[in-house]
Amino acid sequence: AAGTQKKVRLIRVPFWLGGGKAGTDLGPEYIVKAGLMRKLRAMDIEVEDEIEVDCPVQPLLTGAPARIKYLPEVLEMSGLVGEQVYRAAARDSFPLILGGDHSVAIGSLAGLTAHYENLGVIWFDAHGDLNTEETTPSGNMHGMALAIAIGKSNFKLTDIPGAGSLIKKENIVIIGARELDPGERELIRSEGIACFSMHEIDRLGIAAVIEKALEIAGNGTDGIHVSFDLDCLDPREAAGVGTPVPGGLNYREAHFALELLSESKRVTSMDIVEVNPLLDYDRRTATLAVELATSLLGKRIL
Ligand code: 4U7
Ligand code: MN
Ligand code: MN
Ligand code: MN
Repeated sequence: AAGTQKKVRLIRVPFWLGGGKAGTDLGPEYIVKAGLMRKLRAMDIEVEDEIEVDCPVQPLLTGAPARIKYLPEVLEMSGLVGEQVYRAAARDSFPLILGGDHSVAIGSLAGLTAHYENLGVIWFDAHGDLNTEETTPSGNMHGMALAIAIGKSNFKLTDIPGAGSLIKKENIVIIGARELDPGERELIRSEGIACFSMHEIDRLGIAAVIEKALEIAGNGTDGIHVSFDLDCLDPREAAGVGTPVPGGLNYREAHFALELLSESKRVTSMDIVEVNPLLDYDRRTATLAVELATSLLGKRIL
């Protein structure tokens, strides 16, 4: 059930191997310490026992490094996250997944597709996360999460034990993009994936973009997942992310977007990912993440 959330289940995923930069494993604790529980409870939301997923850690180096980094670890983490997310969704609790790098969304989507027949996905990000094994410049799986979700890579969402179906490309929307690799741009064009880059946001305004996003992600779907990469914001607002890109959403645009999504009463789950305390020079990114979560979960100014 979507709508004004009364019950939230917090799923902490201290994982960094999908991003290749240590620090995002400390994200969940950092966000919780910034007062997430207190703020949600002040909104009359029941926060169910928070769950920490027992993530694989960096393995001892054996042999030559693989081109796609830490695939076995991402697979293991995704299965564990999927189980918890499925369990929360099945008992009508709103799954709020705290990453971790953006590969944790592979786990969220694995669990959600087991519960929802047809899931829409709204992906806030400076990046496309649409690289495949062939196009990835880095080998980091957080840059492949959406391609995995729609089945465009060799490794697919449905390879995760317990996952339901792939996400339909017709029901995904990227918002805030401003750094796409050539292969990602090609995939967006050839597959006709909805991508509202910063250019479209400047042109249309964030309100119109959210309206269109809801049409796309809500068309024939029984749930909408919001995957929120903090790097969609301008680095001046959110310094503590692994791959900052200038020219992102400002503070009010980000909040307004999530407030509008909340008002729609269609959103059924959320990831908050890529918060890296070790890079958070001005110590504002965790507080921002907490505030953004409350906006999506129904906090109103008036
Ligand atoms: B994030 C990148 F090459 N595209 O694939 C890649 F620019 O989850 C970055 O959005 C991916 O933060 C960023 O490695 C992944 C790179
Ligand atoms: Mn349900
Ligand atoms: Mn991302
Ligand atoms: Mn990103």
